[in-house]
Amino acid sequence: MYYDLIGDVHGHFDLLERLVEKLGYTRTRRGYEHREDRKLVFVGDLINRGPDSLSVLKTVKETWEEGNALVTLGNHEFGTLRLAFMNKPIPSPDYKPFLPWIENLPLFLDLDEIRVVHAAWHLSSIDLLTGVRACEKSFMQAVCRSDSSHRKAVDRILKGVKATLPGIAKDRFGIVRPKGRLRWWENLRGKSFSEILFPPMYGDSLQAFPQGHEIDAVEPYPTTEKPVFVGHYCLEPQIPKVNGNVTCLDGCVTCDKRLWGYTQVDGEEPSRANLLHS
Ligand SMILES: [Mn+2]
Repeated sequence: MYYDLIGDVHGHFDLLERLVEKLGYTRTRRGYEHREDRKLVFVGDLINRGPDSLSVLKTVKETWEEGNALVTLGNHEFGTLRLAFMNKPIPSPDYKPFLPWIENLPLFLDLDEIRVVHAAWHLSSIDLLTGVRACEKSFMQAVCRSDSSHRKAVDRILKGVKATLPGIAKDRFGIVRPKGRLRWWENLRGKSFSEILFPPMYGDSLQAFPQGHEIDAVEPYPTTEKPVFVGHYCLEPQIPKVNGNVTCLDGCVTCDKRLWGYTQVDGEEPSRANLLHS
């Protein structure tokens, strides 16, 4: 079994159609199918932002039901589940019929040769969340408390490991952000803020070096472990997507109008040659 991984779709159904076609899948009466023994793997964030989240949900769910796709939760799906659990309005009423499916999706995938999680394979958080599902009431109750260990773990794996920035720093859109997301797979000791953020941010303040406690939450991912695929980081086109055994498939589909994918080839180290886009 081989996998074709798809980055954050965010409701861009037209780009999804184009990308899966490039990957050799055809549209059937129920979702997509490959004539060889291949499956699609979605890294999460199917919904919100783009024009047609409903078609994305419908088609991905059908593909999943036919056994031709795996899907892991993104922060947008999980946030929607949390709102629904608290009886608060969800981003679109279209999502409601899909909630029973979404809440049974895994928080991460540990497959034979690869691992998939929306933002970070943070080892202790993955340990804590192993065997846990969003359909469990006690888990969702814990996650609704902002100081709970389950909430912290979910935030880390679905939103990344973050640090407070030392001064004014802007993201790729020129927006000043108080926090930055860390290169969670690396050992960050002895590096300045400008070297440890993913995606990079901009500002003179980032020449500063973080205090130990600011990067304590990072648990470097061993280079000998299985390759991990993530989405989430809205990378500018020139930022490398393959970093050792960690590959990010999120190139910010809404602003760059490009959906990224990765086609798995047997026994190969992760390589940028295997990346493609819509
Ligand atoms: Mn995300």
